[in-house]
Amino acid sequence: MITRRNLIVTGGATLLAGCDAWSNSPILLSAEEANRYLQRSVTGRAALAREFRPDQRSPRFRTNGTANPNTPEYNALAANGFADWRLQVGGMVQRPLSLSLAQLRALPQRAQITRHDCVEGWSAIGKWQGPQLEQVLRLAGLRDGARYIVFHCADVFGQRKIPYYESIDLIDAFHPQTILAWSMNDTPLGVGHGAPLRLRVERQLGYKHAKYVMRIEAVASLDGIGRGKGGFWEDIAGYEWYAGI
Ligand SMILES: Nc1nc2c(c(=O)[nH]1)N[C@H]1C(S)=C(S)[C@@H](COP(=O)(O)O)O[C@H]1N2
Ligand SMILES: [Mo]
Repeated sequence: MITRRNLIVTGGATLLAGCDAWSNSPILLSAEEANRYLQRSVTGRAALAREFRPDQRSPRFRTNGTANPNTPEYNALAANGFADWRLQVGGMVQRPLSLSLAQLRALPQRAQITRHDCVEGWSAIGKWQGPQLEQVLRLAGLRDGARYIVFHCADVFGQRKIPYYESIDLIDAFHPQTILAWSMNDTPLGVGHGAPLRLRVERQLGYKHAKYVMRIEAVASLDGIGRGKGGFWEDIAGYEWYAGI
């Protein structure tokens, strides 16, 4: 049996040297965390991100990137409490969907208290709830050849005013902790944190967690998305597409 201890003592150095997850990981805070990264790299991508107790939640969870899309379309939806908002699910699916918030809330829910790690060097712990992305993808039915799930957002970001977008592969899409969150800390998601719906993809860094998700698209390749690197920051600033933690 491989224990953590003999891994660290006997195999740790070799494993770390060849480990992508390690080089992509944010600043490590403690030896315990270092061990956790090592364990995850050994147990693979199906491993769960750590979940926390309610009392471990951060008193303050900052917002980052867009704090309000503030477009006429978004403002109209927000003014109406997102009653007219629909999540579009399309691309390489058998049954394109248009789902209201009520329909998303009626699906089986998952709640989880996890730590968000932003590449800029801050973290915060919060509780998120919503249906697993898997539930929605099963309703739509992926067609053969679908390889990635793309999230198209309501906010137009940066100087060039490009709508924010992100993408993940099917391993992350079907990971049990990958949810479409409409609730944060037991309250409907606020505008700052991505109302009415955001992605939580807990094994990835912060910029992968698309806020203000309007449309989900299944694709065979990322070539036709933005400039082809799979995400807003990947295309404009060279961030890694795979930002696994
Ligand atoms: N649509 C959209 N999603 C986004 C961003 C954004 O600017 N627009 N910023 C990303 C980044 S860099 C981080 S760290 C998190 C921040 O989420 P928060 O505002 O809830 O803290 O959202 C991510 N998702
Ligand atoms: Mo971030």
